[in-house]
Amino acid sequence: MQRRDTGISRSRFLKMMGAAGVAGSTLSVLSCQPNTSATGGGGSGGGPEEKELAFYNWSDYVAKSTIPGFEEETGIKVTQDFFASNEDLLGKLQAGATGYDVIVPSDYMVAIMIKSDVIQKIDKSKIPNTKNVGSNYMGLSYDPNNEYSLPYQWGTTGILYNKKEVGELDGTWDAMWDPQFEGEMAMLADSRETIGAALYKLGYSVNSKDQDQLAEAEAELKKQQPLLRGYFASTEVRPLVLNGDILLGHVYSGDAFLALSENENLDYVIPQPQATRWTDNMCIPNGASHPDNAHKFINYILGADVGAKLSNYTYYNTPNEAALPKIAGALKDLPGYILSPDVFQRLEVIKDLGATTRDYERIFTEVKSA
Ligand code: SPD
Repeated sequence: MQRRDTGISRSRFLKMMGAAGVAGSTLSVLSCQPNTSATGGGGSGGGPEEKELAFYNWSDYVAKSTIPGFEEETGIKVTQDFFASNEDLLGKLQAGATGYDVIVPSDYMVAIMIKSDVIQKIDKSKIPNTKNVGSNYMGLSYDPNNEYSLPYQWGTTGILYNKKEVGELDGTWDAMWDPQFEGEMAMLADSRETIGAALYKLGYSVNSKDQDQLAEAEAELKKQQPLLRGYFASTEVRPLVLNGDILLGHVYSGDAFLALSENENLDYVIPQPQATRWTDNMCIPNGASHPDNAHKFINYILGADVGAKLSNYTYYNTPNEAALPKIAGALKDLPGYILSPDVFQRLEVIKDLGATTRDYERIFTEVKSA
């Protein structure tokens, strides 16, 4: 089965794979363990590393050519596991998973991982392609000197919906609470994003630490829960909307743009008054078995061609300035792919909230089981 990295034939491929590919990824989160074998001198202490790399990533987040290209260039064999949310990733590492060499946490999760001492410093002298990263994506608040992270992809979170069926939305988060769409809506299985949507609906910040505001958001989510088909990974929401199983879905932008490119009846809205903008990052866990290979992999991803192929496949935005001229025109033309200044200024970045994180986790657990 062939698909090109222009992103155009990717959609056909995904249609053929359908939900089966998604289910496979989810199962692998539950069942796979990283390669922890120590034969051949893996780890930071000894001789040359074995020619292996364990990559723990979001599902559907590499181009078809990404991994084979690296294996061919370096002779390093890559194994992949997949997680569905930042919290799943952290949970897996905190539960003692060792051996992953490169992981892809989002902004606030990088800050949590630095604080929790689960990731190691990156040696940027081994990553000359750092020069390709745009200055807007370096020195961000969660890792101000990029000691622990380099950016992978970025995007927004909003609503993918069937405009033909429901008409044009009013552009607010209220649509996701509209009883006329009962059973035909899905929210992300992502505590910060979904509680964030409720906070935005109420006019608050995604980074609120105010207990009264959080209690209001919890009540909103409990009102919304019976109206939903469920809480899913974004890669699962995309086919549900695309195939007409549901009418509205809370998604990450790459899934929205991919769906839009396949079905002209769909639209993507970045709701008012606010929504999130996020950056996912490459980091090396403390327990990495192959830290040198991890540096080689991060450098490879930040190459201009590799970076462009990645975004042309994932439909997310690239922090790689050298890759920008190679981004497919069809992708740049999708409405909302390039953010206008007025949209950009109303987007928030999710932050580490310290001890209040526990309140978010409790709320989301209670809402899901209400
Ligand atoms: N299929 C890959 C999706 C990656 C999305 N990362 C989103 C983080 C949102 N806070």
